[in-house]
Amino acid sequence: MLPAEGDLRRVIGDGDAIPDGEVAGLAPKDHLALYQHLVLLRTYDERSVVYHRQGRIGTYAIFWNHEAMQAGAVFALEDRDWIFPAYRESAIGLLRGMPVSTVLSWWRGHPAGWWNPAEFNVASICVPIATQIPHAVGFAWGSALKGEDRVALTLFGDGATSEGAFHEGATFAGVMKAPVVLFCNNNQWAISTPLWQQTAAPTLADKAIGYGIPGLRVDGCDVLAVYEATRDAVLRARAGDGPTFIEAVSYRAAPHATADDPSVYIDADRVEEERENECVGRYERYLRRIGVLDDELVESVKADALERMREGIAAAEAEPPADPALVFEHAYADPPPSLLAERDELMRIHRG
Ligand SMILES: Cc1ncc(C[n+]2csc(CCOP(=O)(O)OP(=O)(O)O)c2C)c(N)n1
Ligand SMILES: [Mg+2]
Repeated sequence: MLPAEGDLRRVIGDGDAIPDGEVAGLAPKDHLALYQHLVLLRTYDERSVVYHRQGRIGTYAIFWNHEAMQAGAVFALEDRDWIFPAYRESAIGLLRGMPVSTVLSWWRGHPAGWWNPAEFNVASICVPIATQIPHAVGFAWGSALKGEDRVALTLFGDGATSEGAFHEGATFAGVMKAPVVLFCNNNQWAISTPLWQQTAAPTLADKAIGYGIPGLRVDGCDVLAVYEATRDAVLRARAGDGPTFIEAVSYRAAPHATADDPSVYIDADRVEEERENECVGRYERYLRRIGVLDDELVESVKADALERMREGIAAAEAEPPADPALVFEHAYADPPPSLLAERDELMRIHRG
């Protein structure tokens, strides 16, 4: 562990004045696997923005420079542990073997994008802010009651910590000592609302104190610091010591989503700074310094990820068109007449 800015945990140095730290227990093959995960997520994200511009997927929530938080946290889990993501972590299932086409289909609004959570131990993506937190806590508590050895990881944003669902989830987690990791990706923006307008708390980790939960802060662009912090939290949870709140600090370096124009509110210089020090390149340079990566390996990892994306979009586009009537199903056992009328109207238009 290195001394870092304030109380932020950091492992990766800058190859210059700040020396590299090291995480015990990671072999070269683990480092390479973690790098592959980062590159897969980065490639997914960058291609998705292109696919959006080409009209091949719908509005898309960009996670450029969030990859270290997602891959680092998931790397600390066992496959039997569950992940409860938000829209920002839409592609996190890829790290559990979910097909690329499934995630792309989700963004295409196609039912092939619905997966069985029990197949990958990845819950459905929650778009209503913070709603995945009580799901994760309830799941973790239930698992513990059943005597299972499973931890739940839930990821959410800085803005989510202002929601009632966060309060309810964190309260329950603390009281029930649920084996859950509350992972907050603090990218310092909730669409156009900056962190300082979001909360008067000095840090988000401070909020954990009120729930009787340990809170810690890591550099969210340092994949090794994220991994190590999450591994500690997972060990605590497995030992029956309950939840941990992790605040991973970054800065949103891309628009909130493809429908957003941040130029009207964001600090362009700060974004530029973040983009230069983005998390995948930071880890890549670290791995070169410790002799795990070279040009050839970098090229082949990137080419593999790109190939998976090409296959994924082809498979998603090869799906037969969905039945629009599905929009009206699975909510009511006995749909109200007004809804049935709307469905019939939609189908009349659809059939032309
Ligand atoms: C309950 C609810 N209220 C409002 C919204 C609209 N909304 C979508 S994203 C967002 C900002 C969330 O910010 P944060 O929690 O920091 O996550 P980030 O998008 O930065 O990952 C809001 C308010 C929503 N999806 N759900
Ligand atoms: Mg945010």
